[in-house]
Amino acid sequence: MTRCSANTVAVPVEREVALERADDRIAVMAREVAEGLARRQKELPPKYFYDERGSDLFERITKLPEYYLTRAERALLEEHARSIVELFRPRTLVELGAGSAVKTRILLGAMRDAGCLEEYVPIDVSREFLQETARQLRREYPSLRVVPAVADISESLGVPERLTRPVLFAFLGSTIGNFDAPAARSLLARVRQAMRPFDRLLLGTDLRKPRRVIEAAYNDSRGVTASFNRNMLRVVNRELGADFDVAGFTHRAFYSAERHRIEMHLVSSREQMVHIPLVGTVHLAKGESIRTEISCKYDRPSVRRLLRAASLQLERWFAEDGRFALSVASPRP
Ligand code: SAH
Ligand code: AVI
Repeated sequence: MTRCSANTVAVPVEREVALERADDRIAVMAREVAEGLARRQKELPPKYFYDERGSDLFERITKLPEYYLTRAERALLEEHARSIVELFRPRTLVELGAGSAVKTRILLGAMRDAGCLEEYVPIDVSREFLQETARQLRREYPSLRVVPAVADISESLGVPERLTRPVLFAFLGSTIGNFDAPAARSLLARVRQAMRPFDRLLLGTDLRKPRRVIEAAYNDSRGVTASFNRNMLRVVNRELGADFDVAGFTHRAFYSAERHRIEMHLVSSREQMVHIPLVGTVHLAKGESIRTEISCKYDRPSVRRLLRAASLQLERWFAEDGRFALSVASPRP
């Protein structure tokens, strides 16, 4: 079936629906970019790092010598996945911000070994990357039901209504740290809402530590993090037809010990005007920055408080080397 659009070109309905969705996505992006760039401290949402190139760059970051987070979390998963699974024998794994799901294989392996693995629901905002992850996992685990969900988890989790319980909700990589306190609370409250009494949340958080260690992780010597940071401007140029001069911005990342967080910025190396159709013209002074990401660092009391604020109870805490923590949380009535 076809329908005629305003300019009388016949468009198949399915294609039209897809186009409308694409239009919605662009409209949402334009609104978020406009709001962020209107602030005194200009900002862009970190979810816009992750087109295919950005997701690949993130994968390269995880292998950098300075970026300890992924290796530290992997070591904890290797040590504890089996006992976490034995706690409640989950049949479904729902993963927020799954990315390439490299570490997820450790959990899936533990669930398979325990004989309880049935379903995997990876959720991510990066559609193509998610589809590729799902394809690979179907090949690796032929009897596993893989049900990917494209969603912006800051808005809604996008999980299917009916899940095979119990469910292990996993939010790894310290991605929770990329949300400020109110956003992190509402996100975990959404997870809590999706949970039933026997489900559990596995949360990965980066821990507070000396500034030099954290700053090195976000200022790597090979400049991969700088390319990842600048990639956001390429995404905005492509999606919104903007004309950011990507080379006209330098990467800056610094730790605020008072706020327990890294901030990543793109600093304009000269005065410039950027034209963004649907948004307008944005002026940047020389040295003015756009904040592209925060990455909050936690300790045990702050994780406990964050969970409690979302009606979750810290049940297990794994953090042997003091760099990174895995928390298991249960729903509070
Ligand atoms: N979990 C993986 C990947 C972390 S990178 C790991 O631990 O290595 C962060 C991931 O979260 C990316 O895949 C990105 O696309 C996704 N992401 C970031 N913001 C998101 C949002 N608002 N909604 C859904 N996914 C998001
Ligand atoms: C995905 N997220 C937890 C990463 C972090 O460390 O905050 C993203 C990242 N930013 C710079 N390097 C990696």
